[in-house]
Amino acid sequence: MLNTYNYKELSPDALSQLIIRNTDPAHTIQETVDNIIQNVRQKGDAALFDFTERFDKVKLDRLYIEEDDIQLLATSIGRDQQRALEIAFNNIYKFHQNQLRKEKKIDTMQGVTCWREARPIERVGLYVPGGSAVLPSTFLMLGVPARIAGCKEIVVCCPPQTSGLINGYIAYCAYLLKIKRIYLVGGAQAIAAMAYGTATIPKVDKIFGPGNQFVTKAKTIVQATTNTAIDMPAGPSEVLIIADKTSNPIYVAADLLAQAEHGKDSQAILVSDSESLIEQVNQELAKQVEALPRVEIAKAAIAHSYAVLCSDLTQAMSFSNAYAPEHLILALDDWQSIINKIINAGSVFLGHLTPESVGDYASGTNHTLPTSAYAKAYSGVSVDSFIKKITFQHITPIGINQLGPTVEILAELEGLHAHKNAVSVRLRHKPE
Ligand code: HSO
Ligand code: ZN
Repeated sequence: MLNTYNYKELSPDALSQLIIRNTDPAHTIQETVDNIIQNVRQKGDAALFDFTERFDKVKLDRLYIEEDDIQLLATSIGRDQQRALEIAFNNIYKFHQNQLRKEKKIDTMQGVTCWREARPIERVGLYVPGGSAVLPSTFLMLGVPARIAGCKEIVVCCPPQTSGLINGYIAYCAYLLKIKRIYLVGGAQAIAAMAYGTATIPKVDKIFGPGNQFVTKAKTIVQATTNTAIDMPAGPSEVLIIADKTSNPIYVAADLLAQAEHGKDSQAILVSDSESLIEQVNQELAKQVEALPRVEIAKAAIAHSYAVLCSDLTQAMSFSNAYAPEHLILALDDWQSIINKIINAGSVFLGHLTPESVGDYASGTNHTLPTSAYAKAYSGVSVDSFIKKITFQHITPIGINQLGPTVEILAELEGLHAHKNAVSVRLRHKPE
């Protein structure tokens, strides 16, 4: 049962208390993670063998599996599952391919041409969770844009199963993505290995992917202490559903629970202008939750989730923009009329037949999205996350005449005479 708040009774303070998410809940594990990172830094592969034995309970004799094993594991999964992964792969590929666009060259003045060109980040590291929740979909969501961007080296780390191998679905994704090697390392040690490099695991320029609190903590530490970048700060997953009297309470409850089953710390928020809809959704939640295998996790998440009663949909959208949800569902007949009021959201699901699950797996959009209100300033993962955009400029003889005097004046007013001179010598001594 969702705790319900009335929007107009919320003071600004109460509102900010309600929407706040803790962005660093794992402060207590800082020291543990620091130790793991230092160990990997100092002992390299030996530390990785040790940690894998200690945390994953697997004694490895090699830190990776290669093509033959990947192929064998990939063919062990069912034909229907292969087809489903192929359809997801194709849709994600189609959608992301369109993100690689060439920009125009711009003449800012006569003879002064500026433009940008994209170049792939050379070495990227993908962390694919493989512990209690095995997420092949996440592998596709990271691997496809990395491939489209043209990254030279894609390092994939995935914790091994007790067999010392990886899950067959992950192997099938590797096959689709043409990834020839998977490192059997998980947790904070995998992040440290990709940030510092070991004899076996290459150092990368940017690390992507979700993980448990140790992985998340390790990513924030290496981002602050090395020159390895990370995709985005990660927190527990969230959904916010805006619903009205046209919504189907069965669908809305199902969508809230799809979010709630991710983890006890997930948030599923319902915002509506209809008291009776909230009531009906609550009844459905109680009914549907009992049938879920992950009932305990879902109940815990629902227990700290809530509903907000608003006077109209404009108010509902203001609440949503203040919350800045990772996923926003507009479960409304008239979703078109409020699309332009969306300011902050990671990914948006429109109408009654568009559950978040379609974007989580296979519509084509990416499911690696900003949580914890980072949607106010961050976008989800896309091809852009795997490239840099380099700016270029070229000046002709006419261009230096046009622009030179302006730069001379600006350099002079900043007292930077060498800057001024770099232009002056060109104005004085022109090539024939
Ligand atoms: N909802 C998650 C992604 C996911 N769901 C993976 C199922 N598998 C974060 O967007
Ligand atoms: Zn999900």
